[in-house]
Amino acid sequence: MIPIIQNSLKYTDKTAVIDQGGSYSYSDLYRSAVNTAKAIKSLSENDSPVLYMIPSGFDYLKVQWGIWLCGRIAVPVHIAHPKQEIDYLIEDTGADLLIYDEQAVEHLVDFEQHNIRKISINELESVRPIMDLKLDEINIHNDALMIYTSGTTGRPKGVVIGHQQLDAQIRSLTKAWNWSSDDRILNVLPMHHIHGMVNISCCALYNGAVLEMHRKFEPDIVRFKMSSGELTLFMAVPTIYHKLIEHFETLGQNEKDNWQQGMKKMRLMVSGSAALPVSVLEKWNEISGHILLERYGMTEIGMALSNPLEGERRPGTVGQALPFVSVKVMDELGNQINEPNTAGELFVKGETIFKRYWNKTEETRMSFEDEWFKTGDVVEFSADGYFKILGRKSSDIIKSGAYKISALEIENAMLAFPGISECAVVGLPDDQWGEIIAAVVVGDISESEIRKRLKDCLAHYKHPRRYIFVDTLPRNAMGKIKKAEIVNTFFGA
Ligand code: MCA
Ligand code: AMP
Repeated sequence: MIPIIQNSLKYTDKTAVIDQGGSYSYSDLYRSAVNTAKAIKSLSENDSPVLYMIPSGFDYLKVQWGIWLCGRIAVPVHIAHPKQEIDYLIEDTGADLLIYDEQAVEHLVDFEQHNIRKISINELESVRPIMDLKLDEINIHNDALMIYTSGTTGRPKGVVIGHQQLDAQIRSLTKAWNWSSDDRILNVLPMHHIHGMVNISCCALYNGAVLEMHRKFEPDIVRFKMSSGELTLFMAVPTIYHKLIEHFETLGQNEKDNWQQGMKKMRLMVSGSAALPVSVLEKWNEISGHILLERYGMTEIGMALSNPLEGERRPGTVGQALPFVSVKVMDELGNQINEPNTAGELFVKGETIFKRYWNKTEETRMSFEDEWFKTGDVVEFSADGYFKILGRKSSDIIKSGAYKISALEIENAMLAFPGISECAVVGLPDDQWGEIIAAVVVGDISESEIRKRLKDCLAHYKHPRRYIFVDTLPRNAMGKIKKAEIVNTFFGA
């Protein structure tokens, strides 16, 4: 059996999930997942990945677990993804089935050109299920998830995570942050990335905790839930803490007091997925009384470094290696750095590391050295072992709102628009978003036309927010665009 599901079965009648539709026990979740698996099996006996576009909530989980119980790979797709992103995922995964929520999916697209069956969760309920599900054939050696992540080349890559790695990631965080069935957490993060899906949802369900799921981040919902005094945990990205601080400033004294009283009853608040500015950590500490626990992770490796639950949480650092994870820092010549405060690339090894990039044997091979995964993040550690993330090796990776975004993917999309002869996409430092995406364009096209066309081809969080139109782009002698100069000259950042 699959460890997360097996472990959750201990909690039968206890509440597992609360969403806008109601409250569901662990038994409800298991029963619904088994029924979903039986329906999926009757639709297709194939073993290709299954795409699902379902908002955060009970239905999302029952479909995810249903896919797992068929022994197939679950590929979550954001409900707001436009047609071209979905086209790419269908082609790249070779999926023959897409399960979606027709009430929530924003761009109900025509999949005629693809050899894929799309079925809504309502339709799935009326499918005549197979009777015999052979659950004992599904185990820790099956692949579990494929999460698409942007890289320094080409389109996003599918990161394949098996149940074994997923289990190790969950056990690592359970141990480090002391998860238990007494916990109750609110998720407001998207469910197509590790932070919302693994750190919050999987850890909660593995441990018999209560998982409250809200479809998207809304500051007053977070305040309302925290004010109730029922939550024990909260995990989010720095942009969300920044927005919560702004929200706090708009409140009357009564609302502030209630929120602060509720937060006193919580045991832990975590920040990650992007650098947490020390100013945000300090301001949030003043408001909430909590020192945010900052940790570091990546889609390919799960979580790797974390400040401690007990002991010093050092602002501006991401702490030390988590359980089941080994780390080392390497210089450009391939030598291990043992001197504190010396910058080098972070390498990570352990049970938590992904299995492979989907259909990309060469990229998978190139991303490892021996068994160490090369993160592309530049770090240093202090004499007492606390790590600091200094930045990425590649300036073509942008982190905006904690989404990892490839500048090259946006440039390639824009270069296909008529009228654009050259363009460069960069990240500009920003207090709230970490980085803001900006584009410099050479050509005869308006900003509104670019924005309109981008809506059809890239997820909303990949859209540039600032544009400048110029006659030429600065290039070096080799013809390479000088991105640092663009940031300085055109945006004064
Ligand atoms: C939205 N807006 C932006 C951006 N996104 N402006 C600048 N930069 C952006 N990136 C603008 C919109 O245009 C809109 O403007 C307004 O903000 C509200 O848009 P909306 O989409 O509603 O924003 P939101 O819901 O408030 O989104 C903010 C968010 C979201 C909740 C922080 O970005 C988010 O969920 N980020 C989390 C991503 C995540 O889970 N990353 C983890 C990856 P207007 O009002 O003018 O129209 S996993 C990972 O990184 C590893 C494994 C790890 O370590 O965890
Ligand atoms: P993703 O591939 O979307 O999972 O993003 C992973 C990347 O997010 C890492 O390689 C880091 O560059 C960045 N990241 C995650 N957590 C932190 C953090 N606490 N501080 C700085 N960067 C972070």
